[in-house]
Amino acid sequence: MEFEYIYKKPSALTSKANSYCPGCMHSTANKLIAEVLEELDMVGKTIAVFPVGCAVLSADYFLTDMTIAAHGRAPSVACDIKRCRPDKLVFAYQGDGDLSSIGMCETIHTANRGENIAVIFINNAIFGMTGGQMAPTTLVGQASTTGGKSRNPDDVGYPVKMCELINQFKAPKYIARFAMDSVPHIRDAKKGIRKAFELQLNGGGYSFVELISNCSTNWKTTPLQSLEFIREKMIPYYPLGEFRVPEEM
Ligand SMILES: Cc1ncc(C[n+]2csc(CCOP(=O)(O)OP(=O)(O)O)c2C)c(N)n1
Repeated sequence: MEFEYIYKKPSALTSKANSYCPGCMHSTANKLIAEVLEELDMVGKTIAVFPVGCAVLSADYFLTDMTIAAHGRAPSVACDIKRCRPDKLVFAYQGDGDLSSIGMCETIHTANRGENIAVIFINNAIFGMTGGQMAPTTLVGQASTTGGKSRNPDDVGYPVKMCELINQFKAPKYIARFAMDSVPHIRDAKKGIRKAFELQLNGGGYSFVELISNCSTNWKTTPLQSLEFIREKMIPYYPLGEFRVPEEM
């Protein structure tokens, strides 16, 4: 009996079982990127840059060329690689602690220079790998191991909105925020990742794709509750949408 596959593992991924926590949407984000690479026939022509944080686990799952950058330095490493190898598709894949805390400087200067790379930003509003410390993106009212029961804005400021910040610069070409809480939103996210990669391949430009994600382990929720948290708490503060799109798209 012959079977026709209507769903299969993207060829950009290894066959290793992933070690993300149960319900973690990093795995889905990995899969979306892998699907787009396959669709664009770029699996063998891509260099990924992974930082520290749970994002680094991705290095075990992609079959692309890759390197791992020190905490926060992924965009700088990515633009060095892209300048040396302009023929390659280059993307950095970073968590919010990495991108908006220790790496804030690299993030905004890379964006301001309009480097020809794509940055995929997994915002789960917390330092995940190290055990749930407060990140620049942790919400007011959200518990963390370093912020106590609730982020106190009088003490540590309000959560930083990265798309809105990057949207202040002239050079970036594509800036968008999506959420990983539901099938329709995940489909939109894939379209955004594709636009970012296509932009780099056709004419070039800096793109920033934020994916609002979860961390049920450190949020101390079930995986399903974590998706509710995205819907009820994160999306109202971090509105979804495309902030900037090149005219030709
Ligand atoms: C210079 C440096 N400082 C701190 C650390 C410790 N560290 C490892 S992972 C991590 C948190 C990463 O959090 P985030 O970027 O939000 O990613 P997530 O794990 O939530 O996906 C930190 C602080 C490190 N490895 N290097």
